[in-house]
Amino acid sequence: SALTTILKNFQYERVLSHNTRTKMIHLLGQVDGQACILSLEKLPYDDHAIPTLGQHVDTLADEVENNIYGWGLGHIRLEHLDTQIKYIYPATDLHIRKYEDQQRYLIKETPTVYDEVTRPYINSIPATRIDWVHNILNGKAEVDRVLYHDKHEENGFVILPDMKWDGHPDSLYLVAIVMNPSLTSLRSLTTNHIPLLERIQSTSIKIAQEQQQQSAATSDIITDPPQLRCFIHYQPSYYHLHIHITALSMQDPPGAMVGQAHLLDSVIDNLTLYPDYYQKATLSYVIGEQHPLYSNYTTWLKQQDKDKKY
Ligand code: M7G
Repeated sequence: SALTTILKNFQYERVLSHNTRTKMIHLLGQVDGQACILSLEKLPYDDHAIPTLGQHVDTLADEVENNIYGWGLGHIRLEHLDTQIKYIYPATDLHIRKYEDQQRYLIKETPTVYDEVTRPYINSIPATRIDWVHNILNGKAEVDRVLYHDKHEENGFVILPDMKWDGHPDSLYLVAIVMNPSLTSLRSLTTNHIPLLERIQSTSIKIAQEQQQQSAATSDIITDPPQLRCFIHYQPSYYHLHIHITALSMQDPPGAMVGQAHLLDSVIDNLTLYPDYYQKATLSYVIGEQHPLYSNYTTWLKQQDKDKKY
């Protein structure tokens, strides 16, 4: 497989970021002279292995005992898969900058900043950046992973497991992608899209329940209200509208932070109250200094200051 070849030929260069809390590491290296990002994430313990975890510890070090407390470091030798491995190959400069540890800033995007900075940036992105989205919509990739597909060109959407999902029901992570290519981001949404968003919401709830029941150890029926957090990123990495669908049981889901995630329920409500809310609102977002929008924005700000002086 492609993954096997990449793991075998990966020539390590450096660590882009290492989150010791989420146990996730992004490495930069080369494969056949081209940049490759390798991401490794430790998986939670396998449900079936849990009852006998203690019996499978085969190495112990740094043991400490104190009164009724004790601890040490161990190695658990088990058959189960313990790491999720992802690659981006060949990785572009933008990918590398996305995963690299960096300073972050909060930008207040007024409609003017959107017109003068963000929109030109979106238009400058090569169309190939969202080839993976088109592959899903056209049935060229991940075909057997698709859970729902309404192919209507304007009102349709597809739901499938997100690349970030490790398959564990507690960390359920799906993504819904709209068919309509003219919807690039949150900024594209108007009152006309409420029915589409509501259908995505209700279909996601149904599909998530099916997924969680299928993989659950017990066959308990999951009851309302929904235990899902559906949100839209602003800024997203990919400018073709998609909705993140995550299980509430995930305590700290990746990408659900304030300053990036907009709760789908609130989006629908804002559109109900004000049809052009997302064309008029100032949207604040957190962005890394390596992101092109950051330098485009600071350049624009300097220009504004200069214009004011004259
Ligand atoms: P985003 O908000 O544009 O960017 O979301 P983010 O990656 O900064 O969150 C894109 C979502 O699509 C993310 O949740 C990705 O994990 C997911 N995703 C990205 N790619 C390239 C793929 C893919 O090829 N397949 C699937 N199934 N999901 C992907």
